[in-house]
Amino acid sequence: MPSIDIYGMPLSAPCRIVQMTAECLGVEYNFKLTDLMKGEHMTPEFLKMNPEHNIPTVVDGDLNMNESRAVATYLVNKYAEDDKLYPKDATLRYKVDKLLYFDMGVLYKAFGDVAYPKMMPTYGPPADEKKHDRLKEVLGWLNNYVSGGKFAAGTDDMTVADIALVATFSTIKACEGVTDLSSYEDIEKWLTKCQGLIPNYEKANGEGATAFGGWYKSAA
Ligand SMILES: N[C@@H](CCC(=O)N[C@@H](CS)C(=O)NCC(=O)O)C(=O)O
Repeated sequence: MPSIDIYGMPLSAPCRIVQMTAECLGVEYNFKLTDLMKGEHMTPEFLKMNPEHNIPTVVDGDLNMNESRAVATYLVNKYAEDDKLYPKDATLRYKVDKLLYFDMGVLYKAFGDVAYPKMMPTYGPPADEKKHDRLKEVLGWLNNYVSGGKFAAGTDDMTVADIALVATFSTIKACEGVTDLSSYEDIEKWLTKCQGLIPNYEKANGEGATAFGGWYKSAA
């Protein structure tokens, strides 16, 4: 069975994207805890692996990688028995890729803009009404994408786009009070469905999301 090293922290949603993808593929991973608070990502050894000094940093043989979503699609391309998690069909692949960018640049961004100023005062001033409204708007789009029991890209099977969005949405949900989630019923149903499809969900994502939520709530 293939085995990779994941340098990261369970708190980190991007790290959990790679963990969940590896779980879905049956790829073994050695989780190498890299404590950002202790500066373990700034050592000469770590910077040699990843000069961008972010986590996850993933090592597969002699290939050092970062950017979680690119790592997830690499793992599927390399190790999956079929293309369900990352369809080869051009239209479906566009839809999955689009959602991977949406997850990073739109959903996580909108969430971070609201949550991070509370968690890390150096991040910037508290979120204003516009930022809160933006997060609601973006969650509304996600709710539509997964409405009617669909996976996010409209595929019959779960894809890496769902996995990335699960990492982000479960993190938002764990940060109770960051926004009102009561009107996004389709997201809740989709989340439950995906949780049931990801092996070792709690270890790969649930525990880390809960820990992140604990950090948010202690700061809020
Ligand atoms: N877009 C990147 C984001 C990675 C990222 O920002 N990781 C954070 C932790 S969640 C980090 O390592 N921050 C420390 C740093 O950048 O020095 C990904 O998806 O992998």
